Amino acid sequence: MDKKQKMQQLRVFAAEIRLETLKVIASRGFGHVGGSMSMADAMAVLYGEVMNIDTKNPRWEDRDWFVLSKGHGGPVMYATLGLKGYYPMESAYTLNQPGTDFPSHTDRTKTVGVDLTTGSLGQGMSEAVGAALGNKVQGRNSHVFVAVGDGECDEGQIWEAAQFAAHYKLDNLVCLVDDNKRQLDGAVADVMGHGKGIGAKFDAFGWNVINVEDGNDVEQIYDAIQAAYQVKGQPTCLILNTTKGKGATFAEPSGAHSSQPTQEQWDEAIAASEAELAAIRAQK
Ligand SMILES: Cc1ncc(C[n+]2csc(CCOP(=O)(O)OP(=O)(O)O)c2C)c(N)n1
Repeated sequence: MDKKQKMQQLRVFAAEIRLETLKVIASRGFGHVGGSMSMADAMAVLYGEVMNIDTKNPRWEDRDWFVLSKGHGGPVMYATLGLKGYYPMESAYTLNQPGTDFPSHTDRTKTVGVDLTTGSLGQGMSEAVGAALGNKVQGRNSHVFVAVGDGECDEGQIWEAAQFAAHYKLDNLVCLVDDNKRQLDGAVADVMGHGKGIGAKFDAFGWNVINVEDGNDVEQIYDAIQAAYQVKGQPTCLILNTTKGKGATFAEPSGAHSSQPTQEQWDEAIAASEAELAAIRAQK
């Protein structure tokens, strides 16, 4: 398969992830739509093409790892893993119900395919750094990918972990910053800004930094990860310029953090997402 075909497959996968993410959250009626939808394209690239995984053996020791440090984006992960066949997709339509294996925030003890438990912002980054160091010490050739939010980058723990990762030359670690410009209470720049920018900070901490102009474009994300693989002796940070709520009719215009739309709004959003998937499938 040539690259053009691969990218088309990834665009379809991203649209499937968006649709399923909406369905997963709709099963509960409310949830973190914004920060789930902004991540769909990155998830498609990671799980559709880049990551070396075995869905039949989720804890295979030589696998690539993925840590959703912004654990409130759980639904996009459940959509992705369900579509990959880790479990029947329908089982995730129990999101955040009593007794579910699909809690609001990702939990490795509950959901098949989740590598590490997250939800308290900042902690997933440290966990990912630990996993990357562990894999290196054990001589594995695998990579650890960690997704953090731009609001999450307000946590001091992110920067302790970043410093550690650069010091130990963790070139098997790739951090994806979902730079959707908004956090829970509003614009990141208003709540707690990042001075010269998150990329400039990672650079100052000794990381290789790649700015992905359109972080909702699968090809740009894919190319950035290939470039990251070429860099030795440094961890890489991808700044994904994304849109919060991307593809959700009721959330994208406002960039809302969490949403509780009416049934009518859910129906409209799911229909629009189905139409988008059909349109992308029709592209050659
Ligand atoms: C330590 C900690 N403090 C506060 C929260 C509550 N919280 C959940 S999501 C969120 C905003 C995160 O913003 P961002 O990282 O930009 O997420 P995104 O926009 O990608 O959803 C906050 C403050 C938390 N989960 N953990």
